[in-house]
Amino acid sequence: MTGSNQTRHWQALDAAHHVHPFSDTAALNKEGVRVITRADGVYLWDSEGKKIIDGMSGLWCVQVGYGNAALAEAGYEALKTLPYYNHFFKTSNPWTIELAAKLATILPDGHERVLFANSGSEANDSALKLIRYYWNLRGRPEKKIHLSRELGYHGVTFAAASLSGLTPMHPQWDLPLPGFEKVPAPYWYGAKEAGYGDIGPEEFGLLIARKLEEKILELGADHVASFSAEPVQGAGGLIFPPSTYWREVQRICARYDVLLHLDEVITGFGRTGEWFGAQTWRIAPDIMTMAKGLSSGYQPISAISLGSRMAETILGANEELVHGFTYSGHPVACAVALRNIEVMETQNLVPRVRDEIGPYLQRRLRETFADHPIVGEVRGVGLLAAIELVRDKAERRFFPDPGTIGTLCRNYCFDDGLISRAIRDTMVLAPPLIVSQGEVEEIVAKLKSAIDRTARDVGKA
Ligand code: PXG
Repeated sequence: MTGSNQTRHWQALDAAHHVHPFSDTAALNKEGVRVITRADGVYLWDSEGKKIIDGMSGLWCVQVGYGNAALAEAGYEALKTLPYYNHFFKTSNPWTIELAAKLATILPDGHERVLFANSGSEANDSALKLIRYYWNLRGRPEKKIHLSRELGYHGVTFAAASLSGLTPMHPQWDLPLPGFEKVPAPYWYGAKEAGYGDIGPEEFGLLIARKLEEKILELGADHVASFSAEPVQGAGGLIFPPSTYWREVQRICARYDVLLHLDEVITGFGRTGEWFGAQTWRIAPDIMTMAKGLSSGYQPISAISLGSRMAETILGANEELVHGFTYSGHPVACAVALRNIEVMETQNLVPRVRDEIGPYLQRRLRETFADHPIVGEVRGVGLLAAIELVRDKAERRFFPDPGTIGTLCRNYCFDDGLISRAIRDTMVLAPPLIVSQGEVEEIVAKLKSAIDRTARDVGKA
């Protein structure tokens, strides 16, 4: 079959048999899917031979880039040696043990114990169960409500979707479940449009943190189990909290004895220039969840780490922990994750993001877009960046019908061979941590061309 015939064949089979996540599959089938056939470094190729630079590391996860032979070999070795065994029957395996021990060396202080799962959603679901268990063990069974934020994204299982604050995720499934409550996001750029007036970021950070306090008082601290949050809100639009926010949130959680659950699924593994966002923003969580960059997405694996307070109570319970998956700590996934962390260490990827390539990307984006007629703000840390497209820069006013302009721009990026993600009208970048300066230049040039075309379409070029 020639390239185009092969593509049409795969498109037809996909249309006939495959239901896509977060997609209108019927509409997609009319259009035909793009079939990605291989990848190397920061590039993807589709079945038509088109080369695409991946500004998003897949779904924010391919830290070491595509085609890393060391990870492939680690997986192959484990597959040949022990393709599967579990941890239920008083057993363990070398890869799971070594990975758990390795994680303890890079996790925030006090996080010495981990449980494994297979996705970010499972990790968050597990974290909520462990939080409930903790309060039950402490003789506080009435502490049951899980707080989280508007625009937060924590996954799709019943509990993780209930925890998520992106409201379109709820109606199809009659969610959220009872016992999940939301507080506002520290989204300073949108504060004016949301009616907070001309407030500065630091003051806004405190004000939003105190909405958490108000919510706890409204519900009664005796009923609140936990507050779950991403250090930086990812899928909700790359929302970086003002510098005052995290310290105040921690003060509030400590004061009302509310467990702090940090969702590091996007921010973990070097993305912000430290191993974890907890280190970048000086946050001391009681429990943390991670996935994605843990294996650079090469294998499905996630982890939940327990801070000392939760670890002591849960491990001191002297009873069976009635939880675990068939594939918890899968040897192949652990082997790949372990090698992934080793590769990140030998290539110095985390300091590179903090000191070199992160600042380089941030500087180039600001130089390129600061004066652009439809760019309201460039924000970011490390290799996480957002470019907010707006109607009125001075007044921080968004375009009507949020998402329309972003989608237009995203499609222009795609046409030009760049994957960026539009969240409402915010263009997002999260390239692999191995991205070179030359590749950053290519990403910035393609994004500039797409944003210029978008500006022309809205008569603002
Ligand atoms: N927490 C966070 C912070 C995430 O970003 C999850 C949990 C859930 O992980 P799993 O492995 O169950 O998908 C995520 C996932 C997007 C996008 O388009 C983001 C995610 C997943 C899919 C799409 O930005 N993040």
